[in-house]
Amino acid sequence: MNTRYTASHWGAYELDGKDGIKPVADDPAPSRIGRGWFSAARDWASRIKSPVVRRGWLDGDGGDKRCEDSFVEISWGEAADLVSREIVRVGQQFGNDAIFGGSYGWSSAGRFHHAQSQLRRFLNLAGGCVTSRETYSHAAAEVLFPHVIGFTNRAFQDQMTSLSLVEENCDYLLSFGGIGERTAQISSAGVTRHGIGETLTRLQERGVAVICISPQGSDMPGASWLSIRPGTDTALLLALSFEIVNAGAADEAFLKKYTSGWPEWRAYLLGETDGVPKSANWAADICDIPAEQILSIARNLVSHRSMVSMNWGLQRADHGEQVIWAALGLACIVGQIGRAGTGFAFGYGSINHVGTSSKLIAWPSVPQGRNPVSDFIPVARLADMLLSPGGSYQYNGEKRHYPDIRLVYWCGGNPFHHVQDLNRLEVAWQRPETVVIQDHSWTSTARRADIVLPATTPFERTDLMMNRRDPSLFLMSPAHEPFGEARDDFEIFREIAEKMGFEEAFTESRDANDWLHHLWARAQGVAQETGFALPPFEEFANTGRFDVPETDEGRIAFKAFVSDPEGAPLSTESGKITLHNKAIAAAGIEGCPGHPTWIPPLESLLDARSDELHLISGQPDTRLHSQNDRGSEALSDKIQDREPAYLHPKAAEERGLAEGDVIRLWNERGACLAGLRLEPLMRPDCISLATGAWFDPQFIDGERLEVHGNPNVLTIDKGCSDLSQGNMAHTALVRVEKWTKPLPPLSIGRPPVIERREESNLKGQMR
Ligand SMILES: Nc1nc2c(c(=O)[nH]1)N[C@H]1C(S)=C(S)[C@@H](COP(=O)(O)OP(=O)(O)OC[C@H]3O[C@@H](n4cnc5c(=O)[nH]c(N)nc54)[C@H](O)[C@@H]3O)O[C@H]1N2
Ligand SMILES: Nc1nc2c(c(=O)[nH]1)N[C@H]1C(S)=C(S)[C@@H](COP(=O)(O)OP(=O)(O)OC[C@H]3O[C@@H](n4cnc5c(=O)[nH]c(N)nc54)[C@H](O)[C@@H]3O)O[C@H]1N2
Ligand SMILES: [Mo]
Repeated sequence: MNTRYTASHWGAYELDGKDGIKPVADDPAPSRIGRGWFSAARDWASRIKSPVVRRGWLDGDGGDKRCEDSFVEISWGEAADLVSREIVRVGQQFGNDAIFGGSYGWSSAGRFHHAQSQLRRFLNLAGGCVTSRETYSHAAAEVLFPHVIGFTNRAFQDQMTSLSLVEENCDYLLSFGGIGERTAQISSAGVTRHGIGETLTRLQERGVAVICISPQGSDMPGASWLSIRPGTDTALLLALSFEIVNAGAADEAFLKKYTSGWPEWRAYLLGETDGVPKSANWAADICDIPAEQILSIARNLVSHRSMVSMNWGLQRADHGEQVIWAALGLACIVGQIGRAGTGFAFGYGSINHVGTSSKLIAWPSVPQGRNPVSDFIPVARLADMLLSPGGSYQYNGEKRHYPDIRLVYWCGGNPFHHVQDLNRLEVAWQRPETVVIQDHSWTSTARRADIVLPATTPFERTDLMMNRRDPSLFLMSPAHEPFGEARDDFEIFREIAEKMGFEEAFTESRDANDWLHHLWARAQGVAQETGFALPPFEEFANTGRFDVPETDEGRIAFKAFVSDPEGAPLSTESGKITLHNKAIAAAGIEGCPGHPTWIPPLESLLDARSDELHLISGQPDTRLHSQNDRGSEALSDKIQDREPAYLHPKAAEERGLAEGDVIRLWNERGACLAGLRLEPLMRPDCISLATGAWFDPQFIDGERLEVHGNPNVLTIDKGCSDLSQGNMAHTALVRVEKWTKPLPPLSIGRPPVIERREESNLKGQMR
């Protein structure tokens, strides 16, 4: 029998009848996340079995019970009816700009059954919706880069200097936030090989000096670790820049030829504009790194073939724009941009494919059509939008107004995991008249919906893994029947479209199988243009896998520009890298001056109480965000059912805490429980609690306490500046103490209360 495959954002797998899945043989280091996938998808207790509608919504309540209500089971016909009527009602009464279809979220790999694409295609045909811009991953970079380097973040990522060239040519790798196997497990749309571990080993074998600047030494095992006070990297970068200039070692020729605004930035570095020279001595106290060490890094950067690399996490912070801009500025002063393996990189290790050099192939996707509604919000401004309809805000130099949203439709994302300050979102979430959620599981978001529609997982459908950055294509085959009455997102939208009278426009008269053939035929065309042939669909379906013929030449960021700055100028205001940007400066943007600048963060250890800790809430090792939290791998990592929080043994001792304790973390925004794990590679004034434990707030002794370990009850919901409005998840202070009261059992992991109900009774109650 031929091998059958499936695929995910964390790896490609053979389906094997007995144990479910096994990683493809050519993956050198299969992801840990995969170990929890099969069990999470089959955790029947947390799967949604049938369409349901919230009891209070049927009774016409205002949405304030949207987190504790019971649900009523309905048929698919009723569900499609309800949803179609709501969309029509809201569209007619308020216009389609009262419908929010931003629906940010990772959903699952697979080209056709991509949840957000299906939703957008559907809503666009239904008259359109308000959408969201940028990502939670790197909004600050997405908005800043076009101004300062003239590339979108995506275009910059596509040309990122190959790690293979770093291995061969770089002698000094200065890494901010580390380059780690934990986050490189993942790539959006699917990944076949996990090779970052091999890369790091080869760097070590070649004797490359690798420095990891991070509050957590575990971010890059094997590197020399410099423990920085979180949120202060911009000061360090300015000091490195200053000291190189001060030593007369700046590459003035590079700065003149390839940058604009150097004189203005230089004046700031030297303290001519504000009286504060950004020296190593100045930065040492801010960053908690000795001045001699800063001086030594400055010398090493210019005396070696060096690379300044920064992960994405650093800019998910207050003034996140400054830190990437300062790193870019430092790399310009060093002057090694545009050469093999040196210069500036953003995102190595943050995700699997950054720095790999597979051919980029623009595989076809489900066409989303045109959205008749032009309004959007910056993705992280969800709660602001719901809380202040009509309110004004600044974004990228523009004054904008929030729409008045009446209907929220989310498919393939989990805002009650990903948004900062979830207690605030809980209030905002009461505002819309109707919330529709499509998911396969009873996530915290699904529990806060009015109409919940059960979707299938990739184990229950056929799809194509085609990632434009990955060299392997897979036919994803089903492993078992759909759970309960779950349907593919496509099929859910098809039936609603039928009720709304545009089924044919939505399906183009194709069923799911026809669509796979159709996408494959288009992919064959794309392959042909790229210079190779894809087999006929039937042949591909038989083998289940196709490997694109590879030509690994390695990529060099800014190569064209550096070799010919006049012939291939950047599309910035000067055609060069802007170290002082006139447009940004002139716009007078709150939190984002015209050049990289040190601005103390809203919350930081610099002005903390002595018992406060800085909270790092990065990506979990055992799952993808909140996905697979009910799977065996995530569950086996928990401590007394709580998400583990990592603390230095000394900090634990000072607070009378021991490994395995349940602790309470709190600040003015909220409180949560977690399980304590001791970690000597943590800064003693930091605590690390990964994102994604399913949000489980309960009232305990009059306090609203998240009992599972979701850090987003503690984080700040504010844009990192008025430029990008990106999230600042990594900027927060907390306090911790031992939890001595009885341990509250979790309420997630099983369905909410669901009444069975007769079809006939329901009809009269519809709005
Ligand atoms: N504090 C803090 N917060 C953060 C971050 C941080 O670093 N710190 N990181 C942020 C970042 S970078 C990101 S990208 C976000 C991630 O936030 P999300 O993308 O919202 O997180 P996921 O858990 O991946 O949510 C995907 C949802 O899709 C559902 N799903 C999966 N497959 C399907 C399908 O086929 N159909 C449907 N209908 N649903 C499906 C899953 O069950 C899950 O509920 O979180 C952000 N939040
Ligand atoms: N296993 C797993 N991998 C993932 C994901 C997942 O959910 N699980 N999600 C994927 C997604 S959507 C994204 S966007 C990427 C995100 O990838 P990253 O943004 O790179 O990941 P993070 O875990 O947020 O941050 C990485 C490290 O930055 C360090 N850091 C935090 N604050 C500071 C600071 O102020 N200064 C310095 N120098 N370091 C700091 C922390 O120690 C943290 O471990 O990860 C992807 N990979
Ligand atoms: Mo992300």
